[in-house]
Amino acid sequence: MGILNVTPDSFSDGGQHAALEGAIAHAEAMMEQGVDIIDIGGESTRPGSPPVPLDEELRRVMPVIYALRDCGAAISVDTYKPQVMREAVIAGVDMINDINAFRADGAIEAVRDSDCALCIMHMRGEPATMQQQPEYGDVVREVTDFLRERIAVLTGAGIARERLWIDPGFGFGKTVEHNYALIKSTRRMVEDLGVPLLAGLSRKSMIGAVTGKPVEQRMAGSLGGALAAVAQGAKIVRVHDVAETVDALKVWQAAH
Ligand code: 9MG
Repeated sequence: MGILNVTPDSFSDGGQHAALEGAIAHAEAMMEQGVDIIDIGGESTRPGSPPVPLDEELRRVMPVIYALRDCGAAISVDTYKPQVMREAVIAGVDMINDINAFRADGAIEAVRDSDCALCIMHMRGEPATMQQQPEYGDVVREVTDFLRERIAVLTGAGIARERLWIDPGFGFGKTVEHNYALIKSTRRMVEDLGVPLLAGLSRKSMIGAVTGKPVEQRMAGSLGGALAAVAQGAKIVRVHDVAETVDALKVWQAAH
């Protein structure tokens, strides 16, 4: 899964049209590099990021979704807003990636009658404040219990289990230690919950904490993280560096 951020600073400071063109060019480059899924997001979820108003998020992501929906790659939309989910479903997207695990009022109703895949991510708190001293008794058990409960709520609402993906939410209200405890337990989580797992650790602070590298120098560390996640049973890795990750996975699979 390649990351396509459609935020004002992502591709241009030259207005909406240039931003759309930049996003499409980036998506095309990722397709040439072998991406399977493009994850389109209009709001930064980095720690400390403020929320984006609904109409602004729609204005950012919908033109990109319509431009890319027949591009050949599957399209995912990274949103926690039910109205964005509804519009994305109407546009025919393949996955809704919700960092808030479909907990917003109306989120389940927005996706229930579609057939797109749904990624349920664990997050403690909200992006603006989530990294202020996150605490757990047993992080693996608490994240697993949360995901189990969300699976039960979604399937209880009539959503087929086959549509669901789980995600431990690396960096979302977790310390470096919490993140590594979770990645080491990924296989157990998949076996316990019986739902395939998506892992996103590309360029995150858990990579910087181990390598000592700033964000712009975290590609090699992120490749290590992606391979570790796949070795632990992850079926989708959400990444910035598609070409390098595809190569690393090809070699890993050939040697496996
Ligand atoms: C939007 N976003 C940022 N990081 C993410 C992660 O780790 N997983 C998922 N599903 N989405 C993410």
